[in-house]
Amino acid sequence: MRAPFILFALAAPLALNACGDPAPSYVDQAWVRLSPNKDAPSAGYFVAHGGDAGTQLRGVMTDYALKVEMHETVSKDGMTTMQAIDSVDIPAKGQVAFAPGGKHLMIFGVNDTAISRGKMQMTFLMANGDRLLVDAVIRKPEGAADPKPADNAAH
Ligand SMILES: [Cu+2]
Repeated sequence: MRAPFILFALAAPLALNACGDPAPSYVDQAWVRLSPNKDAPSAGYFVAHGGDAGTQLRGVMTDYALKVEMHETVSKDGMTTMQAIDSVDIPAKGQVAFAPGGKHLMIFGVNDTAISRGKMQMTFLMANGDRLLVDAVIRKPEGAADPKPADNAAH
């Protein structure tokens, strides 16, 4: 995962010099933690980068699930709960991570074809009009990728 990201980071300033366009917003490191229970939603994570101008993430869509919602994990009266969020500011030259224990996607009804492929394409809708197509890697629950199973309850 790391090598392509470094290559991209090195290539970006060169592209900027060549054409003079501002660096665009983009999304990377997208993955889905598949729910062990088919009736329960899965969780999705990624990192959104604001580019030179900054923008706002307005929603996420996919053809490979019934529904995708953006959620935020919050502590209220000593209890951890989560609430839906409509949009997220992605600052210029900054990044916002959707990660376990914080902001996350709640993905309902992940398609069996996507599960067998091990990835699903998602479309990130940005306030600046960009539609960012990103392949998210699907990690199955039995894959021991997650060292903190306690996070599962709160996504
Ligand atoms: Cu949630």
